[in-house]
Amino acid sequence: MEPKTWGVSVIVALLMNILGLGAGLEPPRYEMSLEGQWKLSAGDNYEWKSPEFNDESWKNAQVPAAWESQGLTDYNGYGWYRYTFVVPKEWEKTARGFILDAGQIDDEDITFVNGHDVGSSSGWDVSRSYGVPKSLIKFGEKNVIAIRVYDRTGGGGIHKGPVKLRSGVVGRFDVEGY
Ligand SMILES: [Ca+2]
Repeated sequence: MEPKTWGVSVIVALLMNILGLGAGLEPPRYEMSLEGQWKLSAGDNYEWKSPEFNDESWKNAQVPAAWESQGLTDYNGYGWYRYTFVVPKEWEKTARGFILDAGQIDDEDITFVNGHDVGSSSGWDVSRSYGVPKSLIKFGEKNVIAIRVYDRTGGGGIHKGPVKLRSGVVGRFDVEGY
């Protein structure tokens, strides 16, 4: 290794230790599966991103699974998924941020956590991972994920996992207002 490269490595290692990213200083890793029974509706309405929206009348839908197998037979177009879950209170102490793995979504998505846009992607076989700031999460309380999906043709929906929330920090948070 050339001296110059070695110097950079030392500086990077020191910075990582200062930032608490070094071995032994890392906070506990938290992870919870978000797979199971979600709510699903055909159509498109941005009011559906709101945590306060009542989705009781929506279809129950397994996630992950193509929405054609969950009541939207031969359906192309817009549809929304919603999932309500409680984040453990004890996660608040040490987690610095979170990553939402939203699975593979056929074909396009805009994903919301507690009403805030955390990311969007295109591509039926692209695995989505979005940064979620700690300040967006309600610890020991209900949180709501809402995903607006557009299916151009063929199969649609959140068709492949893993779908989960885990502790972690991505390079930058691409979230409105954060
Ligand atoms: Ca499709």
